[in-house]
Amino acid sequence: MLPEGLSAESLRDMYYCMVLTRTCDDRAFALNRQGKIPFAATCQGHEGVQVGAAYALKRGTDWIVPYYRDTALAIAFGVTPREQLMCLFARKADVFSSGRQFPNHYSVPHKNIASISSIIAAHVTHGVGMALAFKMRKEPAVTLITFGEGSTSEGEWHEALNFAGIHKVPAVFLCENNEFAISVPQRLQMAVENVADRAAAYGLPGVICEGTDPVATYLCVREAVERARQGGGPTLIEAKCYRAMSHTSDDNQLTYRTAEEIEALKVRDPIPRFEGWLKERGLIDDGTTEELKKKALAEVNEATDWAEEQPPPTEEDLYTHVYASGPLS
Ligand SMILES: Cc1ncc(C[n+]2csc(CCOP(=O)(O)OP(=O)(O)O)c2C)c(N)n1
Repeated sequence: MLPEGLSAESLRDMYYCMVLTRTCDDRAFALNRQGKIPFAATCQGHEGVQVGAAYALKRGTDWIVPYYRDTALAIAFGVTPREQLMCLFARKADVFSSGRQFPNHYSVPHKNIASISSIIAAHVTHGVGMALAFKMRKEPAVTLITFGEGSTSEGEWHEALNFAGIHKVPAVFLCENNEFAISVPQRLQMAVENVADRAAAYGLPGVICEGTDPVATYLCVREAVERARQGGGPTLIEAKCYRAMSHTSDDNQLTYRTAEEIEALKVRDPIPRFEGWLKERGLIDDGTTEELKKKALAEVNEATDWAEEQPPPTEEDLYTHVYASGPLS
């Protein structure tokens, strides 16, 4: 039996989305090592939680307020490999910021993707404000706000959840817990065992799910989205996942965890695990997975060549996207 709300086709689409993200991620790190792009932030190990969450939302109605590690979430929400690569190459036609933002700092209002803040947890208050606006305007939208477990040590995170709990805003807080905030392990970030335990302080349900499993995350986020849409208020979800690589291309994880620890994480890789889940249910076969991997590579190759050829921003672009161009509705 298929999970409620997911057809065989959408499950295969979810798989493709995860593979496409992994291919983009590998490409970003290769380009960084070639000196072609300045920076890359990995999503590897987070693909399951992000794709599962995206499929639990209503595209065109709901909004995501993501953070820098959310490549799979952004791709599942409509960001294309060309847009992703163009942002990494910092080209003029970059839809996020005309090539003048930090890489992976999405901002695509027409796809309901809010602007990302580099200041960790700052966007959580923004997302709550958006959700409050939806509630006041009686719009049916729900806001999904994502962050890592380290971000939950920030004052703004607590202020945002407190306010959201009081005003029962239609938001879902999704913590992608990969157990590290750059080099700082979770036990040095908080005295509680689970991020979800923090929800009780704000009158919210706190739920834990297996974040390497897109279907488990989908079901968990779907329930929270329904609750929020019906006026039941926000939920804090903690998706347990892991970070397969260094924090970013500027970090070296071997300075704070061993090669053996990193190797051991591979058994949790969301892609082969989901592939096995689909195969067990006869929803995909070896031929199709190979075909989809080839398709993803061709798409990313085309996007890389295309993005690299685009011109960089010019002096005239300096003020584009800095000030609002018209009255704010
Ligand atoms: C307010 C603030 N403090 C510190 C930083 C530097 N910084 C960037 S990412 C990061 C770690 C965040 O960890 P977490 O929230 O767990 O997310 P992860 O990167 O692990 O996915 C830190 C400390 C920052 N950007 N903003």
